[in-house]
Amino acid sequence: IKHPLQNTWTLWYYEPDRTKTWEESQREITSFDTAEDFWSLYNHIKTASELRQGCDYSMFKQGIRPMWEDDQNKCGGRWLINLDKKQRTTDLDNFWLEILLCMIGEAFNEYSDDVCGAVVNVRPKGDKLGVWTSNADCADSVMEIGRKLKERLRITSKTTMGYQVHKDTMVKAGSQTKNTYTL
Ligand code: M7G
Repeated sequence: IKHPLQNTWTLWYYEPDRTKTWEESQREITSFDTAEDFWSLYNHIKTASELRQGCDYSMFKQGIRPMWEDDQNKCGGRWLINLDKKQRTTDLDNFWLEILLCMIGEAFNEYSDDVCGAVVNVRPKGDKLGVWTSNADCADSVMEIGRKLKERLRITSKTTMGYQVHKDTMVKAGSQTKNTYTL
C-alpha cells in the first residue's frame, strides 16, 4: 500500500489569458493523497523555473480555492518570500519543493491545520513564493509557521519574509502591501 498523507491536496495552474478573468484562468490539475502520488505528479510536471513568466502553480488543501475569496482564505494572509531575479536558477525550485514537502508532511506541528496552501508566481520582476494561512489575527500560529518555513528553507538575511493580510493585498493592486508580521 501507498503512504497516505494527512490531507488531500490539489494542484492548480494559472496562465494569463486576456480573454478570461483571473479566476477563470485558474485551472485545477489534479488531487492526491499519498506520498507516491505526490512524487508521480511532481516528477511529471515542469518545475516552477521552467514555467513561462506570468504563470503560477498553487497547491492547496482539497476544497480550498487558491484565491482570497475562499472562506478559508478570506480572513487570512500569506508569508511572502520575494526572490531577486538571479534566484530563479539557484533557489526557486528548491524553495518551492521544500514548501510542498513541509505542507504534505504537516511540518507546522499544531499549526498545520491553519495552512491553506502555497503559491509560486513566476514573474519578470522577480519570482514570489507565498504560504497562505487561514487566520491573520492568530499571531502565535502565523509566527510559528513563519519560523518553521524560515528554518526549513534556510532563509538567510538577504531574503526577507513578510506576512501580508489578504484584505490589504486585495485593495493594494500595483503598490506595495504592508507587512503585518516580519521575520
Ligand atoms: P498576482 O498574480 O498575485 O501578482 O496578482 P503579480 O502582480 O505579481 O502578477 C495579479 C493580479 O491577479 C491581482 O492584481 C488581481 O487582479 C489578480 N488576483 C491575484 N490573486 C491572488 C487573486 C485572488 O485571490 N482573487 C482575485 N479575484 N484576483 C486575484
